[in-house]
Amino acid sequence: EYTDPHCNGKQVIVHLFEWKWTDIANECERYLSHKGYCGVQVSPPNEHTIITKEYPRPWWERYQPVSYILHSRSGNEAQFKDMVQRCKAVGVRIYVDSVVNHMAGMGRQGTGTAGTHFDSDAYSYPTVPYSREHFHDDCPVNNYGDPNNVRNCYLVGLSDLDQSKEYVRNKIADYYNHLIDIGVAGFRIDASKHMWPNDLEAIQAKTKNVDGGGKALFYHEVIDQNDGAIKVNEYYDLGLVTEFRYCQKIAWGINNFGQLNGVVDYGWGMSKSDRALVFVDNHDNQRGHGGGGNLLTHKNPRNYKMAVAFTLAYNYGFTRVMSSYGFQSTDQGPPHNADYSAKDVTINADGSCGNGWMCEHRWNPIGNMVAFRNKVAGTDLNNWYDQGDVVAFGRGNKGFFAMAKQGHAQLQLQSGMPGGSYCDLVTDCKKKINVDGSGRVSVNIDNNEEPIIAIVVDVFT
Ligand code: LAG
Ligand code: CA
Repeated sequence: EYTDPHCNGKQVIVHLFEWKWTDIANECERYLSHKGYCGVQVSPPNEHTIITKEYPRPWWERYQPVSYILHSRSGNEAQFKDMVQRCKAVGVRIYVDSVVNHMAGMGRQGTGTAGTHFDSDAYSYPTVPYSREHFHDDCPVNNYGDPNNVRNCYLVGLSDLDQSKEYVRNKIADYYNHLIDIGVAGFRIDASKHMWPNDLEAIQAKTKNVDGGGKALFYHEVIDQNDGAIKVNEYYDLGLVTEFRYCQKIAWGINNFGQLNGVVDYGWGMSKSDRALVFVDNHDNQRGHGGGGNLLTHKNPRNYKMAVAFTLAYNYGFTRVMSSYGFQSTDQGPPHNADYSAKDVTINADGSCGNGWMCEHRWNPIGNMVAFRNKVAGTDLNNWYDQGDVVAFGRGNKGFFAMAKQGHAQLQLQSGMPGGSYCDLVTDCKKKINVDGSGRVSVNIDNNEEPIIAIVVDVFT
């Protein structure tokens, strides 16, 4: 329960951070469906604060809810519905980033993105409605060793909802059910660490089944870096959990190839595989917010491609790919028009994105590895090879992956693959890879190409 993404066994979702609903609908049809992506995590769709109507119009205003009306910087309810339906029609599901731990920051008041009035100091959110009795008393989250403090106090001064109240549970469940009625397949729960598992359980139990049957996917944002009282395993019964230690481990592993065989360390408390939501970076830690520091991001493209390709090839967790916009300051919102509305995502002739959108999910070693992960799902890892700057491994008798840190490799490696002349997925078959009758793969990687190759069964030249 709560772990099924409802996408026909596909294995990879992408976070299209701050994209507009109209652009996501187009991207489902023109790219994601063809590449085998399971679905899209969308930025919070509900009404939120407007921190400023000028630069940097921060991205994080969307983590300060004003109401559950579906009207945000990404678009209105009609556009949201159209996106959900058009994506679903081509086999791509929508997962909503849901902010239900809190409402706006204390000291903030005014009008939200749907035109609704609020006043946080008066605990007044008349559109929901929420009032004083629905919030915890004001105290700062400042002691991560104490679950009562982490869960009942105000995270960075955000007015903290009391989910032990039946009324609050019902309002949140109503929001989820409205989204399920529209056709979404699941939820990221922001700041789950700051809510009690019992309360979340009660809320999730109130949710309807998604179309096709079964409970929605729930994945809980629990930043557990062995630095506090709250552990990811408290949330295993509620769905998947974000595994932030993987971000640190993969960055370390790519920087030191000899460390990659320890990328998943259960001794370190990392989540069990069938509960882990795995990613190289997310919208927070790529800019030094929640859980940031010493990570790989699109700003280091060569290493980043190796990190994401490896993650998609490896047999750990359910994977999420990050798709960003370029930024200089950590607060800066998405690429914007003169009125600070988000810019359209444009697509260049070579398949990359314009208007300041990075579209890492379209980079060949990332977008083309989605098919690899889908194909090898359920197989074990075998034939691990790890010498100097080359790392390679197979997945059952269905796939083989290799990468060379210095961009050069010429060797024969054992695999479990049937013999044949295979297409290299990373180069869209511009490169051919031979496997002999005893499963030995000819690995040839050159300095002027991507330092990664990948083959799967049935995709021959
Ligand atoms: C999270 N995890 O539990 C995210 O990792 C985190 O990034 C979110 O904060 C947080 N939940 C709340 O949803 C983000 C920004 C914060 C921002 C907050 C609210 O990282 O920087 O805080 O969203 O918009 C901002 C200001 C703070 C201020 C607060 C309240 O940066 O200085 O205290 O608003 O007014
Ligand atoms: Ca809380």
